[in-house]
Amino acid sequence: MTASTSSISRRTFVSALSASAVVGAPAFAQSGNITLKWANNIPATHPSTIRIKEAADAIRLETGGKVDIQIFPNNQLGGDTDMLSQVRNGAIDIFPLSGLILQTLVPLAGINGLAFAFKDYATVWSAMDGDLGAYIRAAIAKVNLHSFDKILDNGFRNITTSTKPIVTAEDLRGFKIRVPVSPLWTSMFKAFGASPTGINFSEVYSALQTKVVEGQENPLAIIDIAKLYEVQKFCSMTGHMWDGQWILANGRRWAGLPADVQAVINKHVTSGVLKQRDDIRRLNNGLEAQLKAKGLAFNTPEVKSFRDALSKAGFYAEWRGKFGDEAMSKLEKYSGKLV
Ligand code: X2X
Repeated sequence: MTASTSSISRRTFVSALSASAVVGAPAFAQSGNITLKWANNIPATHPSTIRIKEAADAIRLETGGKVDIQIFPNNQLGGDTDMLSQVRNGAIDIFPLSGLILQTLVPLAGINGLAFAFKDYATVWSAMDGDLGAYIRAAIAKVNLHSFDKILDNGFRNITTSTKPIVTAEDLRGFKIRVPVSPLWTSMFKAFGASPTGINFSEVYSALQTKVVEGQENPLAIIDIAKLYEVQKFCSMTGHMWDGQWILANGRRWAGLPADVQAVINKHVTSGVLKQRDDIRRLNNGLEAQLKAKGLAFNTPEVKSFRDALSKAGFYAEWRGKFGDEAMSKLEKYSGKLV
């Protein structure tokens, strides 16, 4: 062993010590207790809640109990529209929300929902963790919401109905469908000739049960975990769009947190999101068989009639005009030309 080797290892040891002083328990002794309210629209048994609960536990542990993130799942604090107001006014600190619903406030945030934009998950993650996601997050920051780096997966969405299978776009003509409260969602189903109603997720099960609407669309994980199969008979694997939830924090609240607290929250939330993405991908790949056993009848339609119907109705042209060329070029770098 040479002297230089041992001095390198001593230096490494010293810098490891000071790194732990930055993110480890001792530094948190300086701050008082911090309690943050995290609310979502997703059942407690869904990976979006489970993985964030784990992250909150890890944060509590690493901060010696100083940072306590309390989770309120399943619309306990209100429906999406209401929770969006609450995260803006500070009644809720952190709230994951579909970019398409956030679109009511940040028009650009709906862009990843343009129908059939993403052919697979590899493309989704390179876009959303890459230039497109960064561009959307910059727009979100302008309305005083902080969005965490990584978006939660919700999944590719499929259409369920209580009345008939959807085989071609023609089957959507006049069809009464629930969509989330979002301009892009409403416009898409209008372009199919359907009759969409914007309803918060908190009301979806009962809207289907009482037949206010005949159907809805969601990824398989949601259809299963929210038990929508109890009130639906058919599932058409349209995969018509990919949807995820941006994790939004009240801008003032986030900016007011000490840097070491932000760093420890970021670290555990990011690792929770990566696990959540893995869970959802596996669920959405494996759930078809389980949902069949629970009574849902599946069909896998040809995508072509749906894409053609949207093109013909001018859906892509309309949204190209609304999002603008710069935003569309960020998306089309990943999706290819959408016409
Ligand atoms: O409201 C929905 O359908 C849901 C649960 O998928 C979203 O959060 C967009």
